[in-house]
Amino acid sequence: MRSVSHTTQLEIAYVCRRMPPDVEAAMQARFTVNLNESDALLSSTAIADHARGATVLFVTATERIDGELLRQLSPTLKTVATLSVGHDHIDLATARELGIEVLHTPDVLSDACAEVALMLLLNAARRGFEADVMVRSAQWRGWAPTQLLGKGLVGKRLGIFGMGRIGRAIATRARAFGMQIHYHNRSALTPDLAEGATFHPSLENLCQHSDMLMVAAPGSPQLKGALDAAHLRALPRGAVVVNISRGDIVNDDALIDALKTGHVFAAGLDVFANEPDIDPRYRELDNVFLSPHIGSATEETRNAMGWLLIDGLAALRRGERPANLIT
Ligand code: 8YV
Repeated sequence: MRSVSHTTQLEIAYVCRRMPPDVEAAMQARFTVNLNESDALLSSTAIADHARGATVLFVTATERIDGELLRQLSPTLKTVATLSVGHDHIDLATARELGIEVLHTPDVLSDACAEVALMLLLNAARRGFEADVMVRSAQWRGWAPTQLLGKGLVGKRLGIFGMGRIGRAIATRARAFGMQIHYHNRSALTPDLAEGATFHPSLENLCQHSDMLMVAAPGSPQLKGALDAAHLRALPRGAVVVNISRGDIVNDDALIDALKTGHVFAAGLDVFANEPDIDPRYRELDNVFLSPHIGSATEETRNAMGWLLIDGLAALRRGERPANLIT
């Protein structure tokens, strides 16, 4: 009998950014991978060019996956897989219309993002930037009773704007620091999820009751500029503000004014409008603690995010509906 050899045709995947080594290896084993070797940020036009013919497009929150790009790739594209929980960079309505599936990475990054949230909160409240500079620059003349006095967390009210998976992981940690949890969501959580946190029906209401405010709501066009001058004024004088969500939720002019007048004592920011070209005025302020969008940046988490996408794709190809499918 003649033996027939079958060669399996692997799907073509275009990978827009460099991934952790294990994730790249797993992708190479499952797809014919075209990789953006240089890791440079790609415009939609460049992606359209490089990804022509691909059935899978691996992206991150740094790529803008607009309707035009999806249309250009739609003759072959079946799935967009984003290494992020946020999906405000993808035109979901067009993806839906074209029958393109979109996968994202919820849950696996909640703990890592919550850790950075607490890192920012502590550094803002306890003046981490100024403390580091003082020691590093050899300006420290020794201990003093009035040196670098900050704000303690114990007994303070932490207002969490966006009490989803990440917001709740932040609440768990903040409770361990002795904070009382308040939150604003579109609707109140069930008691098992709220764990005693106080619901506020509006952001303004939340601000009025927050000694420290944590922005953890998912980015979306509707929330652009949501934390504006009026909301910041509603915070008690000397409040601390942290943002680990998306930069454009905060009105930069309003926050910078409030930081300059001292109405807001300090801020901790991991995300910015127009990254990486942030509002340069933040660099001049000693009372902001800045980090470059590192919420999910641990080896374990980035690997888990990669695997969630790879496993999700395998499930889709088996005809299943994985939990991390958005459209
Ligand atoms: C961030 C993110 O690191 O997955 C996303 O959408 O942006 C996270 O990985 C975090 O939200 C910023 O602190």
